[in-house]
Amino acid sequence: MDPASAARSGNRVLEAQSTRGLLLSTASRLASFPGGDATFFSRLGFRYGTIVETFRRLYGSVPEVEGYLERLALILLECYRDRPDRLKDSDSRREKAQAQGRAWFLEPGLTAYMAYADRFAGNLEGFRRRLPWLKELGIDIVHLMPFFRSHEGNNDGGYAVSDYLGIDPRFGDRDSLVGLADELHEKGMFLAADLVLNHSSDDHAWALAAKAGEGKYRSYYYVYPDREMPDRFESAMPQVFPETAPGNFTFVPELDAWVMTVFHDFQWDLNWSNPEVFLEMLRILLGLANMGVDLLRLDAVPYLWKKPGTSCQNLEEAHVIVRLLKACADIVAPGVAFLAEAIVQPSEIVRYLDSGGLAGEARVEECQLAYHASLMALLWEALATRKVGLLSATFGSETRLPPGTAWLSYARCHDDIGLGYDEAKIREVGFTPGPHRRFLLDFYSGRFPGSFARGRLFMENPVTGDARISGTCASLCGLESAVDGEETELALRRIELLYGLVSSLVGIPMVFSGDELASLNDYGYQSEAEHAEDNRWMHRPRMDWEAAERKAAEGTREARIFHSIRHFFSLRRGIPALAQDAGFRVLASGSENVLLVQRCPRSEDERRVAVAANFSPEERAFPLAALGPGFGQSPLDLLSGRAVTTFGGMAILPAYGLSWLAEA
Ligand code: OTU
Repeated sequence: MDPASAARSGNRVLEAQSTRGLLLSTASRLASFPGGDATFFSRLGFRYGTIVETFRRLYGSVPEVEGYLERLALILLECYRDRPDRLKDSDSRREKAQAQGRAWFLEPGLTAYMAYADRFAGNLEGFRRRLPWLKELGIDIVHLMPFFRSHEGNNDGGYAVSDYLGIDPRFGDRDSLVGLADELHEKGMFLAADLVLNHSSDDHAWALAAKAGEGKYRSYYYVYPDREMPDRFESAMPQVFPETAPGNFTFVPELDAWVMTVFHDFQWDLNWSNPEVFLEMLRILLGLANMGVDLLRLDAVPYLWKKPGTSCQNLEEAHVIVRLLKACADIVAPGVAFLAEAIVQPSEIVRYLDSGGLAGEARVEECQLAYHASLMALLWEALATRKVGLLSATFGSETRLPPGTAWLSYARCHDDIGLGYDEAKIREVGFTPGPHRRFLLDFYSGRFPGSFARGRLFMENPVTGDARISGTCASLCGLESAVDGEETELALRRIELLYGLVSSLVGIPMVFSGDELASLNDYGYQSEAEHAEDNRWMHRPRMDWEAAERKAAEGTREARIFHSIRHFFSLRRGIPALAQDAGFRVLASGSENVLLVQRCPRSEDERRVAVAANFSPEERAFPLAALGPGFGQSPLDLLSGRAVTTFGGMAILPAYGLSWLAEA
């Protein structure tokens, strides 16, 4: 089939004659370049309507928009040509599975592990040698923190990128990344990595060229000669790092101008309203895909578009950019999925998963996965208050997702815990937002009398009273403060409760590196110049391989937590009701301490499972009748392999007890 007819046959979405004409002329021009085949041209045809429409929405006012569209198509062709055959084969398999409703990231039982390659095992090669550790834990998706070239000193944990496709020599080189990806794929595993698309480092070649006076690169960033525009922006923009990086602009002497720096002063916001920036980042995205990355984490995606007078978060154009990127990726690397790093209000998070639009037969897509930041924050709220009111009242409405997408569920990650709750819901369940917030901050920083948690406040804002929380899962759960066997036991149960819920409430469960050994806060960061002013480093421990050996010794905390998480993951794999996209229903347990959630498998032939969790340090009971018909008088607890303890029609849960109850 010739390119034009392949493109035409793929094109079922075009209505406008002009777009159709544009497609055909693009296809016939591309035909003179090597590398395109019928698969490429039919995918191009299928997505071209979306590409033209979204590109025009973003850049319609830019002169010569057609010229940009042609350059875009050529980038797609070049990256398709460069895509290794084995990845193209896997794309075809994944495309087929997805068409049958089984996208790879919806494979039941999938789990994830988030780690810094250097802190876990020195570098990428070292990481590769440690894969048996992850296999034993039952991990499928390896979610690596940034490993791209970045300046020495404080580089925000690699989130200030100096070269998007260059591996930092401290981590290895291109071969070590590709080798790792290959080995993961051979083992049936997947690789997730960052695309830090909101900002570059101030020593990226673009920033250096801008500083050297090249106008082209100056326009890659938001650069203003005086305070007029910065002040207009500041009046409505919140601050991300008020303590260490106040304000959203930095004066750069080399430019004699103000540059937008929403995060740190060395992270310059990229100006996505410039189509050149879009084309650069598109090539980078596809370059990462071609190294074998399966899941691209879109860092700080809500911030992509800026408009004075707005918060500069979650603007419609940010969504249009993601749609356009996805349509392009679906032509070159349709096996690659996007993960939204959108730590914003739940109603805004879900918008990155589905813009709700349809173009012809194809659903217009954004991301396929998103971090379930809301569930994470709700779990910590319930642990501190011991009450499940807010979690029960909020979990359902903040969890719903469009079909074909999934949550990444977690208790801890490399970032702080933000207390982003729905204020109306807080009131509804009988708390007052201000004091409730104060309590949680006091509780997790260990200031509240009797608190078991040992965390620190992150980015305390004296003006608003806002703050977030740093600390490892184990330290926040009381393992650091425990003075005797009894307190240690309660702390371990809290960790198990959180990881057990992350494994069963919804989504793909993710372990944050170190949590599988119940690692405590690492205060060493205070004496490391590049980390001292960012207390998130206290919960980014270097993997302690000596402690890791203790997981083989019975009775150690390492053995206890490692095997609990492993047990959750391996058991979950065989339970269709706990698949990431299985349905759920929050039930009334009748106890303010007991969370009850019913999971409903996609197939009616499979058993439902009720997840019951006691957030109290004392035994609690709930009526079996609350589970609804079908669970009988003494349901089996899949976690223990025994019938749940009952007394007079009540199910009994020990302190911080968790059960996965199977329908009879
Ligand atoms: C992300 O987090 C990363 O996860 C952080 O580690 C980086 O420091 C940051 O981007 C800059 O690259 O504010 O407190 O809604 O909340 O992007 C963490 C998204 C953050 C933001 C999120 C950001």
